[in-house]
Amino acid sequence: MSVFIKGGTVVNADRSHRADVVCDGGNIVAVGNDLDAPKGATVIDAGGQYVMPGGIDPHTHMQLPFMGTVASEDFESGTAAGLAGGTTMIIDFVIPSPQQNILDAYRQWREWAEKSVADYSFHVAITWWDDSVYKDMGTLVHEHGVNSFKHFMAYKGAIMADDEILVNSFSRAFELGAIVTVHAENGELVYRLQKELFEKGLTGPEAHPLSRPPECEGEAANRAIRIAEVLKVPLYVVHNSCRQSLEAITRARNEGQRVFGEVLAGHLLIDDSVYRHKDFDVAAAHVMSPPFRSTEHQDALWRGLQSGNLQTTATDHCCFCADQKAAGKDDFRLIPNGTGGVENRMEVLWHHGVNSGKLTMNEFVRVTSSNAAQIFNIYPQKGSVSVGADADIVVWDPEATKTISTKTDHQNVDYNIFEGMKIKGCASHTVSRGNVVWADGKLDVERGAGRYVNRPPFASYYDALKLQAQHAEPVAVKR
Ligand code: URQ
Ligand code: ZN
Ligand code: ZN
Repeated sequence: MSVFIKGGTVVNADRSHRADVVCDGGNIVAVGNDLDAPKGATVIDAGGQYVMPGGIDPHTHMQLPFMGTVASEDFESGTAAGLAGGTTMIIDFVIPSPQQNILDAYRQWREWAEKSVADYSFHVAITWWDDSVYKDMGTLVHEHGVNSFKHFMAYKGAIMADDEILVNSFSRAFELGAIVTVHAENGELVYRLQKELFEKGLTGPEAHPLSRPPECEGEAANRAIRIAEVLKVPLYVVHNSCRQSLEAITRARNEGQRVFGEVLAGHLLIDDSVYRHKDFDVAAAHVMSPPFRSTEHQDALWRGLQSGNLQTTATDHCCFCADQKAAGKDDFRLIPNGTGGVENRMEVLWHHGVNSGKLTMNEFVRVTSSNAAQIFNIYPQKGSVSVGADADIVVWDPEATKTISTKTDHQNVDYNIFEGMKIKGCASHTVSRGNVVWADGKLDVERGAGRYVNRPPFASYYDALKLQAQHAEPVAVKR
């Protein structure tokens, strides 16, 4: 199938320019002025619209088995919902149970993801340690295109990685040329605060944010940063929700350490008043970790994006319906943690970021696509409208308006955290690997059309580090 996108303005991370785009055989084959449409091509009139790299959501959990249930969104429905919002690739997570062989877990998630309708890749979580984990991390890097390993510093008694696991895994990742990522909350502190609050009789969702204050996040972010600093491994901190973790990242980056930060669309736009909603279902629908914070933190996070101290946006799309959240009706600690958003990330960021002047269109492309592609080493295959790149493209209509609602979205969950939000600017067309999959408000997707995206290890970081180490050697003084 060939696609001819005519009359639009191409917006990449580095520049915007009027150009037509030709896609053929799944790739972009021409970008330029006054091009001719290939014979039989599907033509998209992009006049007055922006032609941008398809969004990359570097943090999702489709059909995740978690807290005694399974997330309601699976890889087919979740990637379809992403396409409807302009996201053409997700990076999801393989999360082995402690003591589960990590290659077995990887194969399980690969099987689940076969039905995806858009491209996907996996971070692999290290939730336990022994020599087999050391060896299997190497197999994942050398044979399966994994270049990022996740560590949950929260969730004590489940998947929490203690310092011993962090140190072992970070060291191994350095040897392999991989990057490490963390969910940064001090799991011991959270566990203690949860217990104290519950025993005081605070059993509802209003206790959730009180049990995970920003200080718990700031401590863990700083600890992960310092461990990565000593072990010289690049670090990516997922879902920064507060000023404290952003300050830790900013300090490290100012000192030249390779630390990257992610922020969720939800943490930029939703505050902690949701947990005090009188309706349990509404409050519980917002239970995710780290929790939504007070507005001072949102202001800090927006500044983090604008300053470049936060590089990517994501959703942490991990959906649980009301009947699943009800597990915590009498004990907030049992409410499955997770919220959705994969369909709305780009439009809410455009409306609140670009329309408000906080972000330029090019910065929008950086934080929704190109930076994630570069950090996870798949640029410019992904994250760029340029010849040779995958034909993953979103045609963006800046004049289109909509009111976000679970009644009209495509996500398989019964609550949308952006419910009722009016936005201006959204995807009119989405092209995935050269196929028009979203047009005129309709999805046209094929089960299993999504491809697994290999992500090679980072030679560049490690070459730079080796050079740095060579130059750091004390010069032998000739006697
Ligand atoms: O912690 C995560 O990222 C997963 C388990 C999704 N849930 C959440 O509350 N963030
Ligand atoms: Zn997390
Ligand atoms: Zn997550």
